[in-house]
Amino acid sequence: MRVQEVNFDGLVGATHNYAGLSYGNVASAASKGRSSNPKEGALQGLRKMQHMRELGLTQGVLPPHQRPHLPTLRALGFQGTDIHILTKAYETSPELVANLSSSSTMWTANAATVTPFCDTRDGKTHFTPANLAAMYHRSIEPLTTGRILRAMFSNDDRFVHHPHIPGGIHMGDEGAANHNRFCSDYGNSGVAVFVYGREAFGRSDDLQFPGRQTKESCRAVLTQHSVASERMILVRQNPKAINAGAFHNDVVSVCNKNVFFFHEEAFENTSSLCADIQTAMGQVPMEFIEVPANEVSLSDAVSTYLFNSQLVSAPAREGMTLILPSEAQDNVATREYIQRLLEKDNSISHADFFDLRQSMRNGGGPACLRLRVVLCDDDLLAMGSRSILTDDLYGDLVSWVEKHYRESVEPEDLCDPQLMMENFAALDELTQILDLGSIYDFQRNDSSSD
Ligand code: SUG
Repeated sequence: MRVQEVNFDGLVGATHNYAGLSYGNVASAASKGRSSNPKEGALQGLRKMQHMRELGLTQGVLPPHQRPHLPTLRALGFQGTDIHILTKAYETSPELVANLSSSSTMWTANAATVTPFCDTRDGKTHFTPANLAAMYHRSIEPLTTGRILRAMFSNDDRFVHHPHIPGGIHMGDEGAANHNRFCSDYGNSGVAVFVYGREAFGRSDDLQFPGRQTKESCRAVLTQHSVASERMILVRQNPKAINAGAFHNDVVSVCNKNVFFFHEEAFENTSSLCADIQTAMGQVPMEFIEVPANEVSLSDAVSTYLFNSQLVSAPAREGMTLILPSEAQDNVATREYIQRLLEKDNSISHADFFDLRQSMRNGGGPACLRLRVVLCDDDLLAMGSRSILTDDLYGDLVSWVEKHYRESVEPEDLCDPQLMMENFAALDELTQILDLGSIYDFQRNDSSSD
């Protein structure tokens, strides 16, 4: 039976805006106060998804969450109608409303950690929504993420859904963005490499920016998923990379099957990491493509998101393809590096560039926008929603965006009740398009839950 790695991309939400919320994320800070274009952002994301299909890959879609997140405002004591709550909350704290209006759920690499059925003891695929405890605006994501994943992967014989890891920032977990899976082919057993920024109970005086992922949370997810200890590796991200703005490891490394493409300064101890991966992989030869700092500096890696590319095996092509943001083409150092890479004798033979500027300005590149899930044909048949992209679904989603999304959102628009009502109407329609059921609390008439 065919086993594929399916990318589930997050749709950019109708409240996509630049509020500069993510400390340690250079692009988010630099974009603070800019006007955003949610319609353009959503269409840019959809074009990338459609391109993946044109390459012969199966592509999935994940919906945005409800924003502003009224359940949090209610939990904080605001009462009354939705419009009253929003108005009062904005009068009290525009920053609070900005945090609860972020469209950060588009970066689905942070939605969850997924361990494929071929790597778990019970032969089922395991999901843990990321708690995203490090950033307030993202800490409100896991309950809805879990609800969406359960609606999509709804077959108990095949899929296991765990609660997010409790414990706040001590147990900070940012999901698949810090997880690399190596294998000879997607359906064969793999090796999981988790990258953390700090330890839960120690000091990390070498960090200027938050180390969002802790070693203990990586261990907890692996324990939940019952991964065998010889198939897992934990490694610390280089503090230098975090301090340069690589707040997730997927800003400095990416992998596909047995190929690992990473920056020289990505990890604390690169040579022992590579040796450990090769040992765990046994007979399967690894291909390590290490990019020297004197060819691409950490600062160029962070500003262009060279490593936040998707590395894919497209059935329509010989060799692997990098899906890159256009920033990596505009920068001389990364453009020339990519040219040399494609000419060299290695598994990477193609580079496709995409304009994802709406997302990139908030620090989200091609790889941030996707959650990888290894699925066999029967898993795809067992899915409980219309979440796999087809030409029809692509058409429906483009029309939906054209109908509901604004071309401009300023930070002060986040107090506009009309924007909130437009978004709820759009999301209500989206759940019908994607056949997801009532996943949003405004559809459930249950305001005390998420
Ligand atoms: O968590 N940006 C996201 C970007 C996430 C990128 N994901 C991966 N690397 N996988 C973050 O920092 C900015 C939102 C704002 O500033 O409004 C934001 O949340």
